[in-house]
Amino acid sequence: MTVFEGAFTDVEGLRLGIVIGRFNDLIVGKLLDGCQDALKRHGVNVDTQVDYFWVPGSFEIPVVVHQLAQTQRYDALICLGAVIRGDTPHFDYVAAEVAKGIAATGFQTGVPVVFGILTTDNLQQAIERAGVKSNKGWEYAMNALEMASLMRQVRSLRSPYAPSLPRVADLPESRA
Ligand code: INI
Repeated sequence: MTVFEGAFTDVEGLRLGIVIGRFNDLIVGKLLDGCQDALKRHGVNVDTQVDYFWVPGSFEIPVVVHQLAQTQRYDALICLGAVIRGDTPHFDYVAAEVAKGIAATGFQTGVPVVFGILTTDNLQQAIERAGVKSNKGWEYAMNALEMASLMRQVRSLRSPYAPSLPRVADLPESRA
């Protein structure tokens, strides 16, 4: 029996992308701070190993993250957003679409995509999860590190004859 598990410090050559919905930026900014803090403490250079993509709101995250995953440039992608319930059904549409879109990207591309979208009933709950009681951004970063490491192991199990696109980072010209 072989047990496969992702490590949190398998960060050499790691490339991450973070897609951030600016809506509710008071909350989202804190999630990003927590995320960067966790990455730094696990050896990731957040200036050179991470690319950041800002979009207007969570609804716009799936279209960008899907394109990024298709580049095969990233070991993992993190989506950050905050969807807070208001007095209209808008919350339900945004939350449902972003969840579906992010899940579909992971399935379709094989790139781990972290669902770092806070969905809360009110601002108070969001604040508590964005640094006051805990910071979910920290957890999202840890999820990305673990999944990137696990997927490296999973990819190594593939038969050399199985068709797959090479990752950009594995191309000879990227190693030069
Ligand atoms: N976007 C969010 O990220 N969070 C929200 O709570 C939110 N609400 O409630 O409206 C929200 N709306 C904007 C949406 O993501 C799109 O940017 C907008 O609909 C334009 O497509």
